[in-house]
Amino acid sequence: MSSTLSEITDELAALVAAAEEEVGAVVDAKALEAWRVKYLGKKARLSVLSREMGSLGADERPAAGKVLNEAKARVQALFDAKKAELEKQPGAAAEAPAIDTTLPGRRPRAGDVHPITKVYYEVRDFYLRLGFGIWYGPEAEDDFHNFGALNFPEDHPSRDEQDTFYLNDGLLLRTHTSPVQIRAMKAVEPPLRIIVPGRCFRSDAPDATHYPVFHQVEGLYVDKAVSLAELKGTLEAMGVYLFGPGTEMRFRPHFFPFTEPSAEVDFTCPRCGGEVCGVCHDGWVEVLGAGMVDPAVFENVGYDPEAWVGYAFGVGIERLAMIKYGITDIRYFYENDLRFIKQFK
Ligand code: 2NM
Repeated sequence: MSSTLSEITDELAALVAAAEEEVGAVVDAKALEAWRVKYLGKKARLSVLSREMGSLGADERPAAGKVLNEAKARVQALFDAKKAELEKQPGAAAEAPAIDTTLPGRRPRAGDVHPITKVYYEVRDFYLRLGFGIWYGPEAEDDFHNFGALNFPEDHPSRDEQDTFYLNDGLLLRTHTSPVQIRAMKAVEPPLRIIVPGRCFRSDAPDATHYPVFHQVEGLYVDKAVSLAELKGTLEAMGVYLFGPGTEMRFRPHFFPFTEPSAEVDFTCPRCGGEVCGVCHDGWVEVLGAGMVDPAVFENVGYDPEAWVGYAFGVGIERLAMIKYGITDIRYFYENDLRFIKQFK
């Protein structure tokens, strides 16, 4: 060390002054650490001077050591004071332990399986047990699959823009899941035994029983000898499976473009057991539509209508859930209110 004692004393005074000024600008832990490295780190001037003490003359060394230690102590005191100041700040928690393990835990807000999904699972499980497969298809369909192939006449009111959501490029939002059954029949040869679950869309103004989005499960069974009696037996068993033992069924003649004959199917009300209640009005609830597949539909998918016969049915899941759980307004399903969703154990 070639400096003299007075030079060292002057330098340290300037260094302490600089450290003092700069620590005033330190506002967070990161800046404090940078400051610490600069003034107290291994490569800091104070550390370098300490290491070089030995090269000072024996006459100057004690005095130089004293001013150096005083300078170090002052810089260290600046550091300690600033550190204490920062830890008192509200934002300083990052430096403190992040978790207080003595606090009680926070319970996560668990959801639940949606009632639409629950009812769908029941319908699905019934048909899986009977050996039905499951097909899925697009929600954006073309006119052929949604209407034409299903034997809807060109001027059928369902095709109206008032009732159907039309997209660009000749597409529309499917109004039922039947177009998937058209796709299935075009894709595979009979025998065919499938259900098709999915979301459907109709341009309805929402009210207690209508919503522009709803869910359907449709079924289709095509083979050499499928009878109306089998359809009735299957649907009756489904009614018992969904609504419980003692459930009775009735077929009312109806019309669908894609089935002949067609029927609307009612069950005795599961909520009042055939008396009269808010869900049923007369002891019966209308649950689904069904019929024998119209030979014209087989023609449209390339099945020989002389060789094959089939039944089909369609059930609205919202409707089923409303009956099963006594829900009075379809709009509850789409509000995502956990107080509603969690009621159906
Ligand atoms: C229903 C009622 C009756 C039905 C018919 C077909 C197809 F593709 F085979 F022709 N699929 N779904 C059908 C029959 C749907 O829903 C109320």
